[in-house]
Amino acid sequence: MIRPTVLTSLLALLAGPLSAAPDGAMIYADQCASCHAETRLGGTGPALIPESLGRLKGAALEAVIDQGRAMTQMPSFHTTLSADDITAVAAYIAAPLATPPVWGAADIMESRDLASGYIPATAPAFTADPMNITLVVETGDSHISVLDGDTFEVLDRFETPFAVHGGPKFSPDGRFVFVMSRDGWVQKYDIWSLQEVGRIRAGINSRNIAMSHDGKWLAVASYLPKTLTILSTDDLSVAKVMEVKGRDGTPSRVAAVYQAPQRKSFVLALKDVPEIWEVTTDPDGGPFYDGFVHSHEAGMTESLGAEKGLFARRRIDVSAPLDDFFFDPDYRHLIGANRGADSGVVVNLDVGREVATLPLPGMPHLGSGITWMRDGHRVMAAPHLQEGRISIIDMTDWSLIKVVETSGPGFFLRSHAGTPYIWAGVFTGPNKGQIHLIDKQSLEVVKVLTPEPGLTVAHTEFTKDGSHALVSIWEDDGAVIVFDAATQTEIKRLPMRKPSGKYNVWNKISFEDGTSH
Ligand code: DHE
Repeated sequence: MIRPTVLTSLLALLAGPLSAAPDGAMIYADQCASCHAETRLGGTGPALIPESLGRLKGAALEAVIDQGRAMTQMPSFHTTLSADDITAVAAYIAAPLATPPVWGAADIMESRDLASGYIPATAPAFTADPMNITLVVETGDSHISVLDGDTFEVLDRFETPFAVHGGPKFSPDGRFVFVMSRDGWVQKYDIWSLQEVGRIRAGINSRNIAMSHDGKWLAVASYLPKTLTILSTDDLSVAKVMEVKGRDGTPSRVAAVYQAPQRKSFVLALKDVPEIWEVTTDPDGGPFYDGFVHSHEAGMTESLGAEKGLFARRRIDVSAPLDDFFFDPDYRHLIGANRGADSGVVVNLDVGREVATLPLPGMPHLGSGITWMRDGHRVMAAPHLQEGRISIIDMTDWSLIKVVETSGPGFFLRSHAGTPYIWAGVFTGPNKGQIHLIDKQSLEVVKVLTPEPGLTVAHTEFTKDGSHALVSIWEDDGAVIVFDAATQTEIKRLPMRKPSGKYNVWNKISFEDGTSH
């Protein structure tokens, strides 16, 4: 007779392998690695690491694996994997990498892919006004539509890397545009030729890009690795990879980088360290010193770490790390905020220190700020990501002059010298389909538009002369609606796949007041 304990052990032994929890790493290697790479850093498919997944977590992540993604190469694993397998592989993907990935200059250069069929045109390949071209980023199926800003005809529709984020950056003459994806890919496109020039992976997980004042350099701000990479805009080659570390050596992600044209520099904020950096794009820039020490022996003060010339770096200390920031039009002041705090700061970039604080509760989105003249004063407006309000600040004395209440939190604001209104979309909540038109002088909401009740309105952009406003309906089966800006009547509706940002060449290269950076 077999004793119960032996029987139990025998049964457990037999049942063991059958009831073992699925191994997420093994499932990943079998099913996912061929597209997303064994390293999880992306291949033909995007990177699958927490930094890239962002808010795609838990059940939502499992749903993508189970059902696939429409209009992309991502298939459904519904019949291949069990529910437990999907949970296991989703957990594996959501876990941080065991060791931070290395992505240096050689890796970046290795990823460069210049389009073999690219032939630069000698003149625009279209009759439309090259200055009134508007790009529409369609995140639904990773494309950009190139619109004639007068007729709203689509001149070209080209494929982008997955998950383009932030504003594409134009060369100062408006001919070329550079697009960045959250996976760090930078794509160069020739608007005259309507052709891609090439692409390169400058980071593993990136935030945004900035064009230098002279159009020669493109800075790429990354979270992973913690770098600022500077590319040559000419051939996308790596000019410099700057490791981003605070004075005390603490590595930091870069919150964002912008060009400061009058200063001939890039300005970036460090997300994990209370420092702003200014990196000169002037070959005669600097010298910048990292600090000073007093030498008792020599009886004199010596400067530390002098940097001079192209890409020399200057550090500016701030009281807390900045997540989000904005500038006045002459780039003397940076207005920044830490999203966890209730206030913002104003930093005078000439003297390199904070000069004012601003009351900004409710997660201001300063990156979407715009400015204009009111009663002889320059004012700025910024939406809040967590509250239905828009803060209006007088930039002469940094006072909060008004909080405009809206029907829900918004992401984006846009205006134009040719229109008396700010167009402010509500992005989340029950009123996510509404756009508030705010009079730039009275600061009153004068009209609320609901172009498609129940559907999300994402972002507005104006034509070169401000006569038309283009509004994104941010849905997979979405649209760009063209409004007459004066009468707010619908002129045209262009079907688009989850259109997000739109960018008019002239508004961007002329730094039109109503446009964010
Ligand atoms: Fe953005 C611009 C940061 C989430 C769409 N967003 C920017 C910029 C920054 C930023 C710093 C300015 C960069 C530039 O143009 O050079 N965005 C952040 C965040 O921190 C946040 C809240 C969280 C995150 O996931 O990073 C965030 N952003 C989103 C979205 O969820 C949006 C709506 C959809 C998406 O594509 O991910 C989104 N962000 C945009 C767009 C712009 C942008 C369309 C450009 C606006 C413009 O008019 O220039």
